[in-house]
Amino acid sequence: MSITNENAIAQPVGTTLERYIMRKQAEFAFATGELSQLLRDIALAGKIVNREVNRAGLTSIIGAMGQQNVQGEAQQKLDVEANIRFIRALTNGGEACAVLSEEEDDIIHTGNCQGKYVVAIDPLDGSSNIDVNISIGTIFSIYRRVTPVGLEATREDFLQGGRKQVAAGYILYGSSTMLVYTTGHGVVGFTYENSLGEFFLSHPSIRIPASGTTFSCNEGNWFDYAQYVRDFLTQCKQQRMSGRYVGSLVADYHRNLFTGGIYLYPPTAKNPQGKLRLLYEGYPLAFVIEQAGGRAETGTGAVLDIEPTEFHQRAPLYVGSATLVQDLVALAPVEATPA
Ligand code: AMP
Ligand code: P6P
Repeated sequence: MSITNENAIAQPVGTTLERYIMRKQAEFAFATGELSQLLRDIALAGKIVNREVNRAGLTSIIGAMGQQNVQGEAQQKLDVEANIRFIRALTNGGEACAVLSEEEDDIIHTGNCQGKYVVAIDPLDGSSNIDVNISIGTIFSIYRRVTPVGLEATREDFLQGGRKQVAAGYILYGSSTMLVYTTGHGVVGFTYENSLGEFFLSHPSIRIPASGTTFSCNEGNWFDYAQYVRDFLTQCKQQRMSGRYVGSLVADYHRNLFTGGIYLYPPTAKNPQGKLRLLYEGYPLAFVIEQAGGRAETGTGAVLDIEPTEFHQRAPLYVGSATLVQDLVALAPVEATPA
């Protein structure tokens, strides 16, 4: 049988994450392999969390822990499990000197003081959806430390600002599990093959459509929204756009990344700065969307241009297709834009 026979038994399985990471590292002659290892560590933890998420219904892991996280949100058991898995993988991998997690008040020092990277992470976002089997996700952001190697990381390493990110991305635990990330040279996507325990390159270059017909927000907060946000949403409805809101950020964001659209979490009475956290939700998702040709704004400027002051600070998030985000921002009152 000719190996080029279309029905050949041994169809190529594709490019594994490992092979892709090594190819990319080779493009940087000075690279030591530390970032590559960090990406592997994140992927490994993602595989383990994927296994836990997939079998959550069969084990006693579903449900709340009866305690709250730093956000004052009920911690789900899978939240805690994911937090442990990512911190352990990053600690054992040796490349991250510290981790800032949504689930932890303060910096977690890994003991890898020789590590030159720090990682901010939301180990399992959308946790309120866990028990009802809706897609959830991990969001991560990687910085090169600014404090001396050999010492423990400090606040300074995590409060560098969104445009200092070296890499960022997310893992979506959905109908299939995907790893999507950027290192500043476009956006790439990998799909997990459970039977082989491998991520395979499925989307070599992800670009968000310039516009779209989907808007994603919790309209239950309508009467809290600023008038310009309501005006924008009214325009969307007059144009017969589709409202799609899963209530799981990574799921809504990922769909809009592929189909075009805009996700909005504006300031509300309950969350006057918006609900979403800047360091491990806003910044990483803004980095990815800008690399994919989209935009991420707060209503008073680009998300990536916000000066960070606190680990767990929140910020409004309007993210998605450039044209839709621009249409929203154009309606924002001039006084709301920075001097
Ligand atoms: P390293 O010395 O391994 O930490 O790599 C130094 C820099 O080279 C990183 O901060 C990236 O900007 C780039 N780099 C190294 N490895 C990779 C990779 N696998 N993918 C993308 N960029 C990489
Ligand atoms: P609301 C989940 O808790 C989350 O952080 C995001 O995943 C999601 O988009 C948002 O909050 C949902 O918030 O207030 O609409 O329920």
